[in-house]
Amino acid sequence: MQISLLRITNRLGVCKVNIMATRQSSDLSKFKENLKGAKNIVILSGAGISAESGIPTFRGAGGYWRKYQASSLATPEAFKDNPSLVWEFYHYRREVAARAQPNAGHIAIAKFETKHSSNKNITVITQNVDGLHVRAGTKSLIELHGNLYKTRCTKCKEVLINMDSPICEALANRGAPDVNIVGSDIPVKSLPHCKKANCGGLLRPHIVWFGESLEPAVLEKAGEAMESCDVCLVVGTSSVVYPAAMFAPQAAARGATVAEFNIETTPATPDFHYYFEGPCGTTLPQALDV
Ligand code: BJW
Ligand code: ZN
Repeated sequence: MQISLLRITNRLGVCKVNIMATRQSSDLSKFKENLKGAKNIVILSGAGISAESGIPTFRGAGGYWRKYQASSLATPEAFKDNPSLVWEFYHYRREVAARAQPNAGHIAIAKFETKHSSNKNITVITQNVDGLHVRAGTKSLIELHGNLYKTRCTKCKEVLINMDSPICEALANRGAPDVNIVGSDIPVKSLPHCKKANCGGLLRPHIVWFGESLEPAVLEKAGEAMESCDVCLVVGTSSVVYPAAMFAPQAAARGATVAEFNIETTPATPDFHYYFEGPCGTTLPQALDV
């Protein structure tokens, strides 16, 4: 049983809070029937799916690097103020993700896609930037927030895949998450730069930071998949970051079946039909029958 708070504001602007009880089903066989009858399926994933691969999530205890909240470094302002610090943070994350392996949750999704490729359209939309869905074998993937292994030139805007480790000499042995390390002092000229003739601009991670717009083409593709899906699985996301946070509630509102897989409920849980509690490395293989 989920308890949700419904805020109602009357004509005088007085807000009263009603406590509503709504029930999400956790009936796995009923969900499997929905899945069997579905033609268009979207799997929307967040940091929780990579937690079992050892990649920290954004919110909660793991969401810190040194003394900084991860979300405070994922901003254009932080990069402008201290590109050295932000590059150290991303260098650390690139190294962690490169060592990580896809887990049972990523693999279940990839196997499910292969198994049903002849009779279903399955699209994975991820907020993650770690590349683990691709490494697990997922083919139809939309990366909403970019990728740790892509760079973008701040001057000519060229986007390139870059798997170098370290990405530049000055970042070798940097990025340690130790809370006692204060500041970062790599000169800007020693950070990654564009190699294109006549450019030489400073590179940045090709990642969507807070306050930045998602790429229109990516957003459009994700919107199309969301609008046409009849079943949506929402996996390991806190459902608080927009625009991704509104995708599944909107799909549920127009009648699609939405199932959430998470170790805890989220603000969006009351909008959904199913809630499967637990680590998705365990719940997904069961639900997807792979
Ligand atoms: C498990 C588990 C296990 C653990 N099994 N589960 C409308 C209203 C209000 C604000 C806005 C709005 N529209 C836009 C905004 C501003 C902002 C925003 O949403 N702010 C909110 C915080 C309020 N959005 C933006 O700025 C976006 N841009 C945009 O919309 O542009 C237009 C615009 C701008 C400004 C105003 C209005 C319009 C861009 C968002 C970019 C997000 N970027 C980040 C960082 C970059 C990536 C990186 O460096 O790695 O992306 S933020 C961070 O959050 C990251 C994630 O992709 C994203 C989502 O987090 P996620 O994946 O949900 O992770 P967590 O940690 O939050 O949750 C993990 C979950 O897993 C938890 O629920 C756990 O329980 C669970 N879990 N282990 C299953 N084993
Ligand atoms: Zn350039």
